[in-house]
Amino acid sequence: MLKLCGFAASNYYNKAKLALLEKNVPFEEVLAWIGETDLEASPLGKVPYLLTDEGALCESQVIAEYIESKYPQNPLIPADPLAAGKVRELVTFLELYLELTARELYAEAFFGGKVSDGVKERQHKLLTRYIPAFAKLAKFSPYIGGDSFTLADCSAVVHLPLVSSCTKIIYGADMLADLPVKDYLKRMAERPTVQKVNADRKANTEVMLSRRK
Ligand SMILES: N[C@@H](CCC(=O)N[C@@H](CS)C(=O)NCC(=O)O)C(=O)O
Repeated sequence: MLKLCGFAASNYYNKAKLALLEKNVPFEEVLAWIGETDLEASPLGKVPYLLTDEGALCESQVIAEYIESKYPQNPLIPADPLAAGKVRELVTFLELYLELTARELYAEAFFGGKVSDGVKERQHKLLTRYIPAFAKLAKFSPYIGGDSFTLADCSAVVHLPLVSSCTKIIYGADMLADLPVKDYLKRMAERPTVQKVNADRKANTEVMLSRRK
């Protein structure tokens, strides 16, 4: 049985978890907080990582691609090479440009820390460039890449709420407000898989925040 390791407050953990749930691949969840991870499986100490009978994998995109090729049912990446490329393009924009840029602000936005004004200005400038570029690729009609649910939705559902909320907290305005993100997330939250991920996330976030006190 596959073991997904990490914790349910993590957006990258939830991307892999949502992919497993959508594909209906059986898996167990193994709780591993930061600092308590298996460094053989995930040398940077990051979550998620996946334990399989044949070996371990880290990095959410690598895990998702592995699941996709090992378990072809309920595909999350289209067979057509260009359509598959468009899905991966969206995942890259969501993670490399939006999430990783916003991540520099999380310490202050979510964890009671402080981020310097210089960093805030730099990340604002980057997001001002990256978000309109992402908007050109994203379709939201009804899914992020068009007419079917894909791996890009697994990524969008977990990352977009963080980008919205952290920019709102740090800059006083949700930098995704001009995109139909709220309606999209509401639509996605109709899926039982997304409901499960969100319920588990809320419960685990409480535990995570109480551990930090
Ligand atoms: N590129 C990684 C990012 C994973 C990541 O940053 N996970 C966070 C939790 S949301 C983490 O493990 N942070 C601890 C650290 O960076 O040391 C992936 O896609 O899996």
